[in-house]
Formats: sequence, C-alpha cells, structure tokens
Amino acid sequence: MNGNLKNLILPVTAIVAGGSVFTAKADVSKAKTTDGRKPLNIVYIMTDDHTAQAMSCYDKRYTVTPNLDRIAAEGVRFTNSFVANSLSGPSRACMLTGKHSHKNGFTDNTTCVFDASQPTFPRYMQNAGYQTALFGKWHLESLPQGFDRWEIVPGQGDYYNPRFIKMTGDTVVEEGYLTHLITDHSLNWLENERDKSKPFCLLIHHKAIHRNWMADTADLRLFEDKTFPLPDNFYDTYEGRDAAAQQEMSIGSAHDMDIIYDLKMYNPELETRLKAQYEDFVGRMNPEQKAKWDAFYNPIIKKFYKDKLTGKELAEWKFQRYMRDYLKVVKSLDDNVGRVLDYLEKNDLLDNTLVVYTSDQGFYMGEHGWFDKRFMYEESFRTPLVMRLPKGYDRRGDITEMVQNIDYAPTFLEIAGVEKPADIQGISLMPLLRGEHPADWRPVLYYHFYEYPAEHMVKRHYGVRDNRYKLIHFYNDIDRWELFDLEKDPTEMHNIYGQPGTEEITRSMMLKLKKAQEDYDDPIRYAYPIKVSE
Ligand code: SGN
Ligand code: CA
Repeated sequence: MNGNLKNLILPVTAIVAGGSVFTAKADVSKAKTTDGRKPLNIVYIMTDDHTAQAMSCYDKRYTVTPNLDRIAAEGVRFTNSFVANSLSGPSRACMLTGKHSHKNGFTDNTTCVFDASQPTFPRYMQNAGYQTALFGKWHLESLPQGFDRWEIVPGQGDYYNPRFIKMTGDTVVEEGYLTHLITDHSLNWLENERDKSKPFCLLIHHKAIHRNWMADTADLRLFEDKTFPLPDNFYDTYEGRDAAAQQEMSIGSAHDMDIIYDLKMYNPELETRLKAQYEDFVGRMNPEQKAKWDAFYNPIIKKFYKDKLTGKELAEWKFQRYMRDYLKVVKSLDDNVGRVLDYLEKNDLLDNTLVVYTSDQGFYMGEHGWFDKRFMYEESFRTPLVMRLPKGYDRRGDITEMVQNIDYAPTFLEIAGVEKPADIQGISLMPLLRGEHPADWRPVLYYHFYEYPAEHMVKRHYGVRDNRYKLIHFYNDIDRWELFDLEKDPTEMHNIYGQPGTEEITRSMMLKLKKAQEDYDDPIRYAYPIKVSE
C-alpha cells in the first residue's frame, strides 16, 4: 500500500499546476453569508466506521459522546443519512465529487486508484478563494489534490506511532496516538499555518474507529465493568437471505473475527490468520505504551486461555470485548472533537463556521451477528451526520429527509458561492439547513456495492430505498432479490420478495430502481425480472 503511494508521488509543482484546469465560477467575496460579514468556514470531521449506534445523540444504549452530541445540540441531527457505497475509499470518492461510484471511478478499495485530477469540492473551493486543508485518512491510493495543505496516513494508517505522508512525498513516523496527532495537525494549521485573511475548509479525517480498534493507553480501562445487551438478531440464521448467509464478517466465526488481531488475546503458541498483522501494530509501540498495553491485557489473556470458552459463551465473550474496544476508541475520538470545538469557540470562529461530523459509513455492532459494513442493510447503509450551524441558522433538532454522502459536495459549494456543476449528482443540503422542506426532495436513494470477491465476501449488489421499502439485487456469482418492509421489519429479517401479496409493491420498487439506474446513468443494470413500466 505504502509502496503503491510512493510510486504515485507527484512533484509538488505538478500538484499545484493541476489546479488550473478548473474554471472558478465563483468569487469568495460573493459567498453566501448569514450576517453579511464573512464567508462561512467549514470544518468537516469524518471518522471511519463510526456507526450511529455508538453515538449518544442517536442511541443511548452503549456509550456517551458529549462532544459529538454538542454538535447536534447546537445545530441539527440528520435522522435519515446514508452512503452510496458502504466502504471507505468509495465513500470518500463520493463525498469529494458529489457523484456515485460509477461516475467518480472509485468503486472499491482493492482495484481502484482515485483520479485526483477530477473535479472535487476542495478543488472548486480552492479556486473560489478558500484555504483548503486535509489531515488524516485519505485512502484513495493517489495523492490528494485541491488542497493548500495536506498530511495523510498511508492506506488505513496506524493507531500507534503512525506514519504520515507529507506534501513533499516523505513519509515520517510520529510518536503518539493517531486520533490525537491528526487533531494536533489540524489545530496547528488553524492556528499557525493558514492564511487568516481567507475563509477555510478544513477536513479532519480520522482512522478511528476502524478495525482493529486499538484504544489509546489512557482509555484502556474504560467499559470493563459493562456488559452490553446482545442485539435481538445476534443469532440470525439468514433464512431467505442467501447473500447474508455467505458473508465472512461474523463475530462468532474464528476465521472472520481473529482472536489475536481483533480481540488482542496474544498467545505466542497460537497461529491465527491475522496474528502477524497484530504483531506489526503492537510492534510500533514504544516501551512505555507497550508496558501499559500488556499490563492491561495480560490478565485478560490469562483468564481467556484458562476458561476455554466455546460455542455461544465464546461468541458472546467476543461480542463484549469487541464492544469495549470499539467504544474506547470512540471515547478518544469524542475527546478530540471536543478539542476542535473548544479551539473554534476560544478563537471566535464558531459563529461563522459550519462544523460537520460524519463517518465514511455505518457499522454492525453485533446486529445479524456481524462486525464490518458493506451491505445495503440499514446499519451500514446509514451513517451518522450532525452539523453545528453558524450564527443566523436557527434550524435545530432533526432533519428527517433522506440525504446521502453525495450531497456534501454540493452543500459545501453552495456555501462557497460556487454554482453547482451540472454533473454533480448530489443535492445541496442548504435548503434543509435553512429550515425549508422542499416538496420535491428526493423520494428514493440509490446504492451500489462492488467489492467482491474480497475480504468479508459480501456479494455485489445494488438497490433502492424509499421511506418504507427497500429492494436489493445481489448479482455477479449470485442472482437474488430481497425486499423489505422497513416499517414492519426494521431489522430486515424477513425477505418478502416473491411472497404472495407483494406484487404491487415489488412492481413499484422495481420501477423506482429502473428510474434511479437511468437517472444516475449506472451502466451495470441487470434485466428486471418483472415487467417494469409506468
Ligand atoms: C481492512 C480490514 C477490513 C475492512 C477493510 C475496509 N481488514 O481491509 O476488515 O473491511 O479494511 O475498511 S484488516 O485486517 O486490515 O483490519 S474501510 O473502512 O477502509 O473500507
Ligand atoms: Ca470505513
């Protein structure tokens, strides 16, 4: 991965020269303002694999996230926020371009390299006079373009003493925990590096809460006295859902969730599929970090190998450890978001800054027995989205319209006063932030996942969702349709496709699918199994 990036490093002059290919349609002096004073700044914080179940303004069962909740309390919470393709690289490409994967070219993490010379919102904003910066995870294989300043982690990044790729092309190792370091870089840019006479758009993109959920040593002891309730469908047997039955993301499976890599039960005598990867990650720690890590884990490891759990007991033990590790990583993320909010507040920037918090997709916290994402089922199709609104935007509470990550680019462009380019497929969220309820707001969402065969073995699929129903087609080496009534079956346990009495709704959803595939111009369309016409 790192080597791959190295090969793609461009001279800085080429990166800068790339900026001239876009026509700047806007002038920052014309940017829309709420109070006639200054154009709005944007702080766009994105995490990796942070699901709404682990954010207390969405779900109070598991943890508290006071700083993330503050963003929602001082602004809005989107209750129907979704991605277009539930995977890191594809999500990032969608949000940068405002286009679905088949249009931006980055359909999956394993085979794609993002063409970073294509139009993106940072590039348009830069041309419009904004200072643009990105710190943290990028995950698009090519190097960032359209930013005045960036510093990224190679690939997935490292939690401890991570590598950073600098704009010069050098890779450096920095001491510390990644979530803190990304925040440090971001605050340093705000305070010392940016041109304070210009509006800014800052992207703070964390690796947290990505696998393998390695907590900061300061947070290791949190949640250890908690026992989390198992989701009702933890022991799902996937009747009527063949693609769901064939994934490899089951918490209970020794192959899928690795006892050493994922759950940190290191044992020199035991060989597991991902042991070497764990040794690499732990090998990055300095002696002080390693001593704290071992002091915490060793007693748990000792008890685990003594108890020799099997079957359901083992599966549930794995679930508890997974939940604890994940939530510890959320804690440090929340703290670091708090640091950013404090900085903005102390420096009088909150009044004219839109603060956005989201994730590259949702995640399973044991629902259907799973971790990971990829499926168009609700937990991973959804992504948290909250925004702290600047002065003059009085909208508070919930926004219930269905929004998608292709909408971020047109939203930011509207803020920058850039006319929406015709090829952007997303819709600006600004009317919703102004308190409007456009009657013609999108009634249907389109989704397409491509990464198969690959890790976790989730079959390729596309589908549509409206406010009540979801239709999915799994294709490639499988041909299965699924239809869910989200009102009667919110956890998507009952595939009603093909059942008597569903003919009319199937026809209507199939028509919505056909229309979405035509409107978004997706070239991968299989034959519709029933006649679809208006
Ligand atoms: C890594 C993980 C997977 C994960 C993908 C994609 N494996 O490959 O569990 O699904 O990233 O995640 S690991 O052994 O390397 O941890 S994504 O969020 O970047 O799309
Ligand atoms: Ca992710």
